[in-house]
Amino acid sequence: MKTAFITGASSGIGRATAVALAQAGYQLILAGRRRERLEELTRELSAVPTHLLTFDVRDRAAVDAAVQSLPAAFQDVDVLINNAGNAHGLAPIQSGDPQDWDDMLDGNVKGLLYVSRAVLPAMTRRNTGHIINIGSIAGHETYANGNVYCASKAAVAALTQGMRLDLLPHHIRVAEVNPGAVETEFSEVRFKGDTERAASVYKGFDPLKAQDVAEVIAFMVTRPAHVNIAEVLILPAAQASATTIRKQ
Ligand code: NDP
Ligand code: 8X3
Repeated sequence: MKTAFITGASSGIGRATAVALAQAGYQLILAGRRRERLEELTRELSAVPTHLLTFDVRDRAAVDAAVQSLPAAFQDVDVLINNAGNAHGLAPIQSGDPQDWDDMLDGNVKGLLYVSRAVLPAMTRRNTGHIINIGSIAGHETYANGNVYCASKAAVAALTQGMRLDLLPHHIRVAEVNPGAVETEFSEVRFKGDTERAASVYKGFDPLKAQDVAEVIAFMVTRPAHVNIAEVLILPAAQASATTIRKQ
């Protein structure tokens, strides 16, 4: 049985990806900070073996300790889904909150690096592996007030290319999935629990569901070994650019 390691499995795209990869027959390492969410997911996925890891991706020592703690049956990671991340705030650069900047750069960029660095020896040692980094349309198109979030996702795009180059000799496939608007807890986090403002982001059109993105990820990781779908942009049909959305 192949092993997939999913960060941010407690919610949204990560959670839906866990469901999709369980259906595809993977055993799962499910990571996030909210353990009770992960335990609830494990109960839902009782048909496949799961192992839970609770850590903050911004804490390098915690990331290393969590990966080191994996039981033998889960150590040979075949697929890594670097999904954990969020936006924090939506403000002009001149009035942005530096704490929000730290949260985004530490989580979306350094967290992805820490997890990858900790997991990669299991792949390079075996000369096999598949890494999917969750970027965003925001990493390819900067929008007003998105500044640091967009920069963090542009970094994910650059790191995906860098990883693909460096890991080529090790037969490790590296890819990036860039969603547009997906209705998850993303906007609730961005707007710090303001559920009304968060809901307004998805009003008047049909946003993507987490499952839509998860199905693409499952397709990518189940391609034959000679195929790497290196980059995917997935948008709601009503979205044409980061900020151009057809509303009813
Ligand atoms: P959610 O808020 O629903 O999920 C975010 C997940 O990331 C949660 O499971 C959360 O787990 C985890 N996470 C966040 N910060 C940390 C941290 N510091 N340490 C460990 N885990 C963390 O949002 P989405 O599912 O939408 O987001 C998933 C990814 O998709 C993100 O990288 C996001 O940037 C990207 N994305 C989202 C889009 C959207 O419109 N929703 C569009 C494009 C990209 P916990 O809180 O339990 O730690
Ligand atoms: C999330 C999508 O457009 O809100 O990455 O930045 S967007």
